[in-house]
Amino acid sequence: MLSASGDAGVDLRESIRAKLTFALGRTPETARPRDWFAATALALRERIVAAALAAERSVPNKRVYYLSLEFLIGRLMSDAMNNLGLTETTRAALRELGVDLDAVQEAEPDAALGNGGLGRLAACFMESMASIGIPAMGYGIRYDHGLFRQSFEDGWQREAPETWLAEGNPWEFARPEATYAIGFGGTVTMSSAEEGVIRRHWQPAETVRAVAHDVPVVGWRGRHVNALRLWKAEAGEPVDLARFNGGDHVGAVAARMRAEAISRVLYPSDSSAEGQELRLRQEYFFTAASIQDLVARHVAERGDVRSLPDHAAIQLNDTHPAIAVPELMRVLIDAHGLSWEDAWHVTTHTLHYTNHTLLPEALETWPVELMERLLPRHMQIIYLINWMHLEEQAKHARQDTASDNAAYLASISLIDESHGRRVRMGHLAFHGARRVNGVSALHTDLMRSTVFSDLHALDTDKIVNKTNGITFRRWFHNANPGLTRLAVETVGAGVLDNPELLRGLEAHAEDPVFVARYAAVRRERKEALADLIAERTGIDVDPAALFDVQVKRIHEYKRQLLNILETVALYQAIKAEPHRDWTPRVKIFAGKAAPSYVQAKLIIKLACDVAKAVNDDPEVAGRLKVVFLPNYSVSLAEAIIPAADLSEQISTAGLEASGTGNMKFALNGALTVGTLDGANIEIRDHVGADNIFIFGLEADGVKARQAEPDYAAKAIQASPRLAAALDMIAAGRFSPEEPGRFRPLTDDLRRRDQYLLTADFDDYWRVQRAIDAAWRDPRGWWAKAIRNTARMAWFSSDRAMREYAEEIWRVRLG
Ligand code: NBG
Repeated sequence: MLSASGDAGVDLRESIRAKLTFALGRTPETARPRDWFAATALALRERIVAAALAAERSVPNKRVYYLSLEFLIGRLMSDAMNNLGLTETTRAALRELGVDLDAVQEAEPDAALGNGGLGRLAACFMESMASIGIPAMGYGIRYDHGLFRQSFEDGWQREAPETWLAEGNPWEFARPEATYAIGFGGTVTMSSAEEGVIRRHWQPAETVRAVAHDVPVVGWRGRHVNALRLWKAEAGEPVDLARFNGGDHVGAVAARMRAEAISRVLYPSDSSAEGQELRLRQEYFFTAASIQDLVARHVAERGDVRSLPDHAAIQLNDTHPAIAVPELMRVLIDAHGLSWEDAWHVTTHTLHYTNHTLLPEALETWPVELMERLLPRHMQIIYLINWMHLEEQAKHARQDTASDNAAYLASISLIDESHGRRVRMGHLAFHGARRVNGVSALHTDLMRSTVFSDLHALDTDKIVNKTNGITFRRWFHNANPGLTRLAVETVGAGVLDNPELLRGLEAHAEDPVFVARYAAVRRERKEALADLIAERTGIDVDPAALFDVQVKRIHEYKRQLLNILETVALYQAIKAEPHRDWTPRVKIFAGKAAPSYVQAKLIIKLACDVAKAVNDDPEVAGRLKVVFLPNYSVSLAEAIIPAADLSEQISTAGLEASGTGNMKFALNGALTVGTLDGANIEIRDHVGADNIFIFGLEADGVKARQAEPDYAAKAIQASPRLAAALDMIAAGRFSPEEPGRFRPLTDDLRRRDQYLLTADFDDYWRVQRAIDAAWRDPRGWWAKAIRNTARMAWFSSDRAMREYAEEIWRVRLG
């Protein structure tokens, strides 16, 4: 172990001290943990700068640009320390200064610039690209306020603004020299034809400045550093002096407020389209700034904009940056004078698009009227792209009748005419991209056969699969140092560089000495989580019980309600036979609901009300506890996941595009209870069907069932257990002060049940009882857990990034 008495340690200690004094103006005596955090972060950042500047100066053959409206990065200190190999050095340096590293880490606010899986994936990909040496830049928005802070008031979700930037961000570098003007609204005029070419000029009515802020992303062993460039919105003029001097002090800053609103808050919408004008302004703002920035860099390095596809690959993370298609066309044609054909060639050989959901309510569309008003030049370009696209396809009338043909053209059109006129951003991204990818094998198949089937038929090479991954540095090394140490001691330190070596753990799955150590690591994490639960909720849980965990955004398709129904049924069963030998369980929930998602918020309230009734009931004491931890976040996930025995991945088959939480749990040795949905299928293929608990309808079964009349009522009739659980909730047993409170949930299940909870309930109950039995055989359980850890290497985001690099971006690793 390194100590601060080594050179590196002394250097670090002195530089932390110097940062505290000279950069922050504090003394060790008055410094708060937050100050020590800032001083330590600044000292660590210094050790990254040289590599960051080298990367910035170098001209790689090809760069990847990852455009994402969300980067859910969480805390950065443990990443930086671990990847620089400085964790123990930092701990020792701080200790000599009389400071505890853990307390300093706790003082770092989470950068919650994302909602859930989509944003966290972007963060994992950034870390992996830096680790495997892909020259890359992430582009996003520097939101003043990330995802809202969640608290519970009598079990109801309350939202408060999140304030991660309140005391500044020691990791970032402001780059005012990289500022771009972003236009909105206005008019498009045509200039007289020069040499037969008509030029168009867009005169925006309003201009906002996009100012770059770079967060360095350091890769494993500090070998490579990439930048995450986040744009802050500023007004051209900070204040209208004439109005101010005229006494209108508020009006004088109105334009500034309007401009700055763009980077004010992250939209708290997960898997649902957000139909707000401000949201479209955000999307265009960051996309346009990024395109201008990367085109300027390319021209500076290579001279000719036509060679862009050879030296840049742009990845559009979902449709949020899909406006990149007309924006790149606009820049190439209007600013660089390319012909339409040349511009289209460059665009469609540079852009790539990842689809993350097939839920109809989440597929973005924008009213044509809004686009024409906000982005008139882009709308012209979209019309022209669409006209050429439809002309081309109309040539080969492939359908039997004229009306079939019209329906076919309507289905591939970039404009949906059936719900008012709206631009389909998924179709736009699809058409403008060279490659389009799904995020798990099942999801990619469904893309081909459902939403994009007609577009897919036009070019069957375009859609490819890239199953998601997670960075093991954060989700194994940092989140579970005890298990990582055990892995290193068992299979060698090479496992830190090559997760495939985890395979070597399999040989020890039934070795009592190894099993005891593996179980001890879990036990320690469960005790820590039990302390955290007690501190945050006041509920005492027994670390010896089975920790059954469902943490993720609250959404009907993710079916937290199915889990709650099973909890209620189990509660009834325990009360009916209190003296049976029940397997002690703690059901742990966490997750946020979008503020306007009424049904999801009611599900949270139900979970909290059930928790209260169950936890207060002396008859079930010691068998069942229910906990809802508030304010789920990346750092809370890091505490929960290594402490989980069971991972709930129970979405309606066909609806969860991939999932990535499922991977984090399995890697850390939690057994999965799940449907054959998203990446669960591939997890089963890797860990083996004996080491995972699968239940429920498959995707095609779901479709078939939804077509049956009265399927929900019939399923309830066939399941007395489900009927009893529903009755208990509907009768107000968990809400005596308001007996009808949960009727919107129970009525919906009885009448409609879009997500087929009723169809899967009995099988879910069956598999849960099989899990109870498996838990009572610790040797068998631990062998399964160890095999999960041993067989998850493929789910590393390094693997995912290598696949993107080879098959989509065609970029060399550094
Ligand atoms: C989410 C999916 C998840 C998937 C992540 C990352 C959106 C729109 N999609 O299943 O719901 O794991 O993306 O790909 O947030």
